[in-house]
Amino acid sequence: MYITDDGIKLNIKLDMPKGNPEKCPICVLIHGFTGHMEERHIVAVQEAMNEVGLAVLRIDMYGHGSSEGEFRNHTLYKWLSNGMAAIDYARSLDFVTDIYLCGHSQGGLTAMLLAGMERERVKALISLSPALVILDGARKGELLGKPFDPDNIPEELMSWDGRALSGNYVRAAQTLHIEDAAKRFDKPVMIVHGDQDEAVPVQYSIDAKDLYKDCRLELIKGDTHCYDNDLPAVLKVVKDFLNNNLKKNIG
Ligand code: FER
Repeated sequence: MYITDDGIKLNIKLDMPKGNPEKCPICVLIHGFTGHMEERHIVAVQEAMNEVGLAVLRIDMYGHGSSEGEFRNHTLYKWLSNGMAAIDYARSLDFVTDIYLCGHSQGGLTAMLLAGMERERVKALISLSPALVILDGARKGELLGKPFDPDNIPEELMSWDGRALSGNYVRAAQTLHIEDAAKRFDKPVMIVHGDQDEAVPVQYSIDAKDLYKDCRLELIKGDTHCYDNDLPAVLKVVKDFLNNNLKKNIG
């Protein structure tokens, strides 16, 4: 299935909860940098959400997975635009009650920024290992483990997998501020982060908690960026957070 965002085809997949209820909430779920919707940790989160009664809309973002767009040309602006298109699509579905947002790493960062933009449409936010280091690194001049001059942005950066990334990625990231986005979103938030994350230091999430009015922080002991060691612990807190929120709706 595809949606389009300004003519760019984006691959989406909708998974309904058990029992195919007539009405239910939906969560838009966003993968990370170089990732896609079929990654083990993304599918596991989708299945956990289905288990507690949410439909899940997974999306391959611009330049990733089976979506159109060149990896080289992706920026957080494009991902934010994709996220708005996904939320518009979710709103158009007859069965949808509330909309939740969740993302991993660069997708988690996108979800945080998007929640600030879509604050009246989004019920709650789950950010998994959010890559807040991208905004900080773009301004300080260190991304993908390599230094550069932030006042003289290079033509391109080299990604971990050897693919080039346009300097426009840095230009976009330099202008985005998590503090603004967090201030604009006063609904429930949960940040989940492995305390042995090798790609995004856990301290970013510890600091981000205090930017939100209502934020639960779950540090997963001994776990990595993609939860290689204790994915069940992540799924447990995700289900618990959603169950608490769903209960609040009834009570
Ligand atoms: C970086 C650190 C982390 C970076 C990107 C990430 C572009 C994103 C990781 C992910 O989404 O999994 O320096 O630079």
